[in-house]
Amino acid sequence: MEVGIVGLPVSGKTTLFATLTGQPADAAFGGGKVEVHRGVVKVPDERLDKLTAIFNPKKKVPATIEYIEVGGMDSDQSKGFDAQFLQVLKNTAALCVVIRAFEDTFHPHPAGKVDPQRDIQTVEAEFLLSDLAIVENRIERLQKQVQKAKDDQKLRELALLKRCQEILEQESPLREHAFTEEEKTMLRGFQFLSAKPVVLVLNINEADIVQAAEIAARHAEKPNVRVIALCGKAEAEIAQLEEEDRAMFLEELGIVEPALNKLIRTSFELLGLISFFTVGEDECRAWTIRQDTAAPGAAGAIHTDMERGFIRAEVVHYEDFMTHQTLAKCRDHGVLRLEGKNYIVKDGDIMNIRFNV
Ligand SMILES: Nc1nc2c(ncn2[C@@H]2O[C@H](COP(=O)(O)OP(=O)(O)OP(=O)(O)O)[C@@H](O)[C@H]2O)c(=O)[nH]1
Ligand SMILES: [Mg+2]
Repeated sequence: MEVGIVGLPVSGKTTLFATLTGQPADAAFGGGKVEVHRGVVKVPDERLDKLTAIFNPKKKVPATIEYIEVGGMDSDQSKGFDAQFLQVLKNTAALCVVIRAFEDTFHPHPAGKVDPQRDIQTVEAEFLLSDLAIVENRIERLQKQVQKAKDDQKLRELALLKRCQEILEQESPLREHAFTEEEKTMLRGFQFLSAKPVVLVLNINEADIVQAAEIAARHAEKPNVRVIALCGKAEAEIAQLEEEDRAMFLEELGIVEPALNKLIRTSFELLGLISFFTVGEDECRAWTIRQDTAAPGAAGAIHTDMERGFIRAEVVHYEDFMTHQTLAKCRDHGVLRLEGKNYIVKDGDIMNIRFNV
């Protein structure tokens, strides 16, 4: 499950990717060729920090999320996105669309003027066009096939794709429309770009950081779209600072935490992921699972043996744990419970899995 960083030229993609992953920014990256940069990023989680402070383990292991940056997008916007470039994006589970909202006379916007709304539409139009081409192609093939032999499954797919075609022709992204589970399964294989959840990153001026929340709020959030306003350049500077200087710098900027943290957490949520924790003297760790995963599936995130041999789990929610501070007190107060294989794990559950192989 990876998040693809995408955006028009000189919008700040490389700066953002480099800051997120701690990899050096490679200005020469791309340069006409389609190249992919990958980086694993720790998900900031205050809960894990607090648990670590209590258990004082040898090791702390946060959840992670993978970002990719795809270079080599044609800077000539009239040509649209390169097919190979779009293909790489299709394999991602969510998109982080970087939109330029900062002024910089030394690095002018290729279109001459900074206009976030226009750029949002330009990028979206590329997604819509790419999806529409796939839909039309498939409809044409299906129509030929069902003419030769009636096939219920194919007729259902055809009807669904025609609905998608109508949506796309109205310049509406698929992510804003509701589909049944069966329909989602049918559509999954196409990896439509306009169906992917999106974090819109408005890359703003440093001077606008104080009003970042207001700027983001101006861009009404739509289904499966989150909006974050941040200054990529300032985030890069923050990331370079030592811990103490960082706190001071953030205070000067009038913000509580780096906006990048929020971006990472938002990406994680958009992917439909949650964390549960395991705690102890050896290790405090956040594990990643999909929402609505039952206890054995969560156990499987740790080890397949734990899933196979799952007996039950001892579970206490993070909030309850923080109230009582020790597992023994949680047990005394009845908030540490035994759960069986049908239990749906919640974000923030602290789990101890009992298994037998
Ligand atoms: N003022 C300002 N400049 C920024 C910001 N983010 C990036 N830049 C600058 O804009 C230029 C382009 O940034 P990149 O991160 O290379 O942008 P990109 O989208 O990767 O650009 P291409 O790969 O060339 O398409 C660099 O000179 C950055 O220093 C920002 O938030 N504010
Ligand atoms: Mg770049």
